[in-house]
Order: sequence, then structure tokens, then C-alpha cells
Amino acid sequence: MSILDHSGPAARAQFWVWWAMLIVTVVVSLSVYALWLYTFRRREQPQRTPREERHIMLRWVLGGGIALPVVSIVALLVFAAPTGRSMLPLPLPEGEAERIEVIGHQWWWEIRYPGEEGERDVVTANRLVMPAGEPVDFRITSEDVIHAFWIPRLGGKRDMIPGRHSTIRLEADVPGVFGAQCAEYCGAQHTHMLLHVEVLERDAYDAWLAERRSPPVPQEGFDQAREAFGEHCAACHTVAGFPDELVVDDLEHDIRGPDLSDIGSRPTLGAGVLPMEEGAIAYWLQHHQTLKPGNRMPPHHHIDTETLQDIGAWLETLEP
Ligand code: HEC
Ligand SMILES: [Cu+2]
Repeated sequence: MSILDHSGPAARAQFWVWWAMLIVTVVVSLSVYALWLYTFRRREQPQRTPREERHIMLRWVLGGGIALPVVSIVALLVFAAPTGRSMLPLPLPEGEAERIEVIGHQWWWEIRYPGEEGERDVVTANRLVMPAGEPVDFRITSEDVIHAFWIPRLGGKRDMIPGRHSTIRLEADVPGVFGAQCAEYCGAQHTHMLLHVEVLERDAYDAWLAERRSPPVPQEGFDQAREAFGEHCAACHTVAGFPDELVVDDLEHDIRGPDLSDIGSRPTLGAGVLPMEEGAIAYWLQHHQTLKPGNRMPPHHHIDTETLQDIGAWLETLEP
């Protein structure tokens, strides 16, 4: 997650701003310390009239207090402005940038790939898949409090503000896996709001998306698990293709949980709290309030272990 390990044009521009600021800061600090040491030099004080004294003081205030900061800040601004510009969603010479929506929730990430007319949106959570070598426009917002979207090795960051949409353009040079983290304190589980970013070649990205875009296959088996899911979970969680008649929605609040349609293929649970492996979902369902205290999913004490294990086993099969 290091900004110094840049892997895209925006991050590279920010890398140079970082170095420029470091160098300017070091030069300014060293000069100030040098002047400070200079004042310790013992010597005969020349006799000055109050007028001369005022004159000297004024020179320092104007030169060091006003001119120097103005010059250094303007220099940094001239250096940094193109960096900010590189992350704006300006028109491209050829075609349009890929568009991905990212919505912050306490404490997880909703990722949406809007469909063309008539197509479904592909929805997933806590894992962002994007194509390599081309600009991607991230349209970001928040559902509750202010979060911030930041993929250090690609560039950023940008606040995600409830009720407001903003767009940040990022590009990854090559395929790879990158870490990302909510960068604005958003409550008790802010640290457990990790985003797993996977950059794929264009072909692999198209295939990944197409798999999820195609109409869901009817689910077979796991009848009890699906019924229990309809009763206890479906009010908050969506699973593509899940039959409406099984959904019991008697919630008196509007908390929403991550879309679980492709949960079996995701790398982690709870926004990076647990690695996904066999049995991990059942474990998460029983211990999520200890693993991630205060998270918005209520505890499932009223559901017996066997049922939770059944549901977990079924969810693990959900892959596009
Ligand atoms: C009141 C709404 C609510 C109910 C009911 C609920 N959940 Fe959740 N669930 C959430 C929220 C919110 C999260 C995100 C927690 C976090 O990571 O901070 C979550 C997270 C999860 C995750 C992890 C998803 C991921 O992307 O890592 C799974 C799996 C899950 N829930 C399954 C279930 C199952 C199975 C049930 C029923 C037994 C259930 N949930 C009931 C709200 C709910
Ligand atoms: Cu956050």
C-alpha cells in the first residue's frame, strides 16, 4: 500500500509531488535552523536607532514571513496542479473510460458495474476488479458517513460524501493485486474496511464481467439453507436469482449488507477480516461480532449452529 511504489500515471505524478514537497520542506527547515543557530553567535551589538531596528524587523517579516511562503507555495502549486488534473474525468481522445461505481458503507465497499440499457448491473463487494492499461472513472459516494477512496499504488485519495457523487480517474499500468483502505475515519471498524483491488488484462476483465452479467442460473439443492437464508438474511442481502417468494422482509430499519451473488469467489470476508476458505462463512456468521465488533450485521444467536453451517456451505458455492 505504499504511495512510493507507484503503479499508474496518477500515482506517479503524486510520487513526484511527494518528493518535491519533501525536498522543499528539508531545504526550508535547514535554512530556519541555520538562521536560528546564527542568532547564538556572540558578538558586539551595533548601536541602532529605533527606526533602523524597525526597518530590519520589517524586512524579515516581509521577506521571510510573506514573500518566502508565497513563492514556495506557488511553486508547489504549479508543480502539483497537473497531478490533480490527471485524476479528473476529462474527455478522452478515443472513446470513453470504463465506469465503475464505488459506494462506501459502514464498514464495507459496494462495487457496481453499471449495465448498458436492458442489462443488469453487476454488483459485488469488498473486491474491485478493473482492467489494466486504460483509464477507469470511479464514481464514488457514500451511503452513511464520510469515507475515502484510496488505492495508494494507483493514486487518490478522494472523500466519499453521502448524497454527493464525485468521479476520480485512475489507471493501472499492469495487471496485479493491490491493497486499498478507507482513508477517512468512519467509525469503530474503520480499520476493518479493506478493499482488495485486482487489475486484469482487458480480455480477462471482460470475461469476469460477462460471467456475472449473464442471467443467474437457477440454484439447485441446499433447500433448507436457502429457506433459512430467505427467512433470516435476505432482507439485508441480495443473491442474484434468489426466488422472491422465499424472502421474508420484516426489518424495521434500512441497513443493507453486501450483495452475496458471487461470495464464493471472493478473496475475503468482512472487508478483509477473514480469508475466504472452506468453512470460513459459517465461522464468520457465528463470530462476526467478535471478529469485527459493532459491525452492522446483528448477531445470529437465535439461529442454531447447524443452520448457519448449512447456509455457509451453500453461500460458498455461489460463484458466477
Ligand atoms: C440487518 C441486516 C443483516 C442481516 C439480517 C444479515 N446481514 Fe449479513 N451483513 C450485513 C452487513 C451490514 C454486513 C457487512 C459487515 C461488515 O463487514 O462490516 C454483512 C456481512 C455479511 C457477510 C460478509 C460479506 C462480505 O462481502 O464479506 C456474509 C457472508 C453475510 N453477511 C451473510 C449473512 C447471512 C448468511 C445472514 C443470515 C443468517 C445475514 N448475513 C444476515 C447485514 C445483515
Ligand atoms: Cu470508511
